[in-house]
Amino acid sequence: MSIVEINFDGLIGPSHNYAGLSLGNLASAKNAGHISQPRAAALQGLEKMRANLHLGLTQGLFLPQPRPADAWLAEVGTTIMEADPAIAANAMSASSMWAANAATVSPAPDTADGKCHLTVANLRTMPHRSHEWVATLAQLRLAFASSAFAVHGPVPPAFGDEGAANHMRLAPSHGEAGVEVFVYGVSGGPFPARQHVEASKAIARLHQLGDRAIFAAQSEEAIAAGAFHNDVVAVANGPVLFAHEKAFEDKAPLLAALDARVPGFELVEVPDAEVSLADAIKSYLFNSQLLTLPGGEMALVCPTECAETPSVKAWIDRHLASNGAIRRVEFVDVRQSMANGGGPACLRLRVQCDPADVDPRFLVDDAKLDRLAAVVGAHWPEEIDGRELQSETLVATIRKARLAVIDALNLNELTSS
Ligand code: SUG
Repeated sequence: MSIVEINFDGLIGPSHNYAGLSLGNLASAKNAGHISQPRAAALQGLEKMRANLHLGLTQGLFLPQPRPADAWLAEVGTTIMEADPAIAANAMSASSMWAANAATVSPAPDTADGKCHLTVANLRTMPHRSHEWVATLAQLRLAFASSAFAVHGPVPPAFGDEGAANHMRLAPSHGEAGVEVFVYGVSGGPFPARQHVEASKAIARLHQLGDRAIFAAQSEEAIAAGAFHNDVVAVANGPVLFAHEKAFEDKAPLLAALDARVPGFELVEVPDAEVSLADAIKSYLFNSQLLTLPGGEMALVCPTECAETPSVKAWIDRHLASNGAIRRVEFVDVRQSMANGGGPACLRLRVQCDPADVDPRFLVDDAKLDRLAAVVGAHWPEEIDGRELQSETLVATIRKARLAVIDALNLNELTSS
């Protein structure tokens, strides 16, 4: 078996809009009511996938979910045309684009039964995300149907789980056994702590991780400053942890455990005095994709906002000049997603596995990306004004757009889910 990392990006859906639905997500609040550009958003996402493909990496994707979320609207006794505007906005969100919140993934080398385990996230804290798991699970069960995988349903909704955004794996290399760090929140000051330790522990048990699981609290100060997920202030790859100084509540035991248990462990810590939490969160420096290139060097795929934030750009330049762990930095434009608090790392779910075990319809190459760009160009709305979310024409366009992408990928099993 040859294990590589596949990044599965959420294709940004045709209903992408700015409704300000996420308390504690500063970008979502700031851009509430702005006019969105779904077509440009999806094309930005496709170009990010293409750029990573051209770095020599294996790339996958997940499809947009059915919107409006009719099944959820029915559960609350209404329809998109009759719903209160706030309920309608919750049913029209394209938030499943942020695939880092789709599931938590433990690759085969870490698990007792030698399978790659995936647990779909219940996302129960935010109403607009709480109904995602049903359609996400349908895609996970298709993409990872092989016996090499074990796909689990959501942990019970008493315990909030936001998936891989609060999970980091450290190992000498992708194919070797490692440790998995589950980062949970206790308090976020005025904002909710979305990942509960009970959920993290349940997932570690379901994934048969034994003592490979490490639990660490996210710092209250980081959540209160707008780091609603750990991946806004920290990211790991191979034996490297790249984190803001203020990411964790009590970092000493975490770092000691990583030092003891990960051969070659290296911490790349950014001091608050060099990049403040506010600049880290505004630029999404840590929501970059930290990737091992085929030649073995580590690259950071950052949002363009990092190049535009002077303290962050200066830190990147210093790090590159110092020959630190990160050898190459690429900038990608995902501004439409960033305006809702989703950077390059939010847009992808990492699965370390043998690509031959994945349903190939969920993997992309240049030709498939071209086909998808054509579908997006033909079917995605150019703009959405949040006041039009219940327009019959818009709703019909969005339904039709999703069917067009299902058709292009030959994934007809997903028509109704
Ligand atoms: O859950 N934004 C998402 C952003 C998720 C980012 N993911 C990671 N950090 N991995 C969220 O807050 C905004 C939707 C709106 O306001 O319309 C939103 O859901």
